Amino acid sequence: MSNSSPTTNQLSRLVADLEEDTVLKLVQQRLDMGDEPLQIINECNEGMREVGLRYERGEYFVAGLIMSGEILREVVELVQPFLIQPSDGKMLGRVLVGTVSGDIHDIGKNIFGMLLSCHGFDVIDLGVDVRPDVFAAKAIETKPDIVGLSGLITASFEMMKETITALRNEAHKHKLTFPIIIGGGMIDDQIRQYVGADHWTPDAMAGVRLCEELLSNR
Ligand code: B12
Repeated sequence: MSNSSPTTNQLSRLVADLEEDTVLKLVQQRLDMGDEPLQIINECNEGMREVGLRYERGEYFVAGLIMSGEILREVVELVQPFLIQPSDGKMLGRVLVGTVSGDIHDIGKNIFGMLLSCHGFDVIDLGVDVRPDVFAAKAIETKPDIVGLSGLITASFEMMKETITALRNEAHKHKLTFPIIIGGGMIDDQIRQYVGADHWTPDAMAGVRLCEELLSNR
């Protein structure tokens, strides 16, 4: 389905308007019609960005953010069975993921983790609000091939920087190496440079492709 079709615009608009029941009905209909699950998530994400803008303009309050989060969580639940790919049982690598300290946004991180699992990765998810020392200790304990940090608020950038320093210090002490990738709504290459991550991606699927590429070069 093209980006400009009326149904497409309709889905992001319905998410932005917090029309929970209608969103879920439309998502189910489109899945049944064979629409691409990731396209559906991307369109809902567009609606989430609009929710954020309405919050900034004072048109929505925190309750609106909470509601939108709930809608997207339900959408992801509907979409998930359509994403599962037949796996040949081969584990491609282990990825340690988490949302950095002070940040409780987890929908994007969960989508990234879910897509990684569907593509044959073993995912260890530390959850949200993960302190730098906890991240680093878990990395030493689980020896991941890749570490992924998520963060959606401005304060997360400083925390990503601290987390990456802690991860690198501990990895060095234990003679471990793993690339660190970051993601989340406002992340770009300038932020990647600032926090000292190895890579960033604008969306979860690009993150999965990056992980595949990083591990195929080992
Ligand atoms: C839903 C939401 C919430 C929900 C979150 C529910 C949950 N369980 O996650 C709740 C209500 C908890 C919330 C709280 C707050 N929020 Co909020 N929230 C949002 C909103 C509307 C949507 C976020 C979202 O889920 N988007 C959909 C997902 C799928 O997108 P995503 O996370 O970007 O993930 C995609 C990619 O980035 C990528 N990805 C994500 N992580 C990673 C990691 C890796 C490694 C990789 C490879 C990829 C990847 O994959 C995903 C799919 O492609 C955004 C608006 C926005 N523009 O994002 C505001 C927003 C992030 N929130 C904001 C604010 C201000 C807050 C609060 C401070 C509000 C308050 N006064 O309490 C609190 C902060 C709480 C905290 N300490 O963290 C601001 C942040 C502004 C800023 N500059 O800091 C935003 C931008 C809204 C705005 N425009 O003002 N929020």
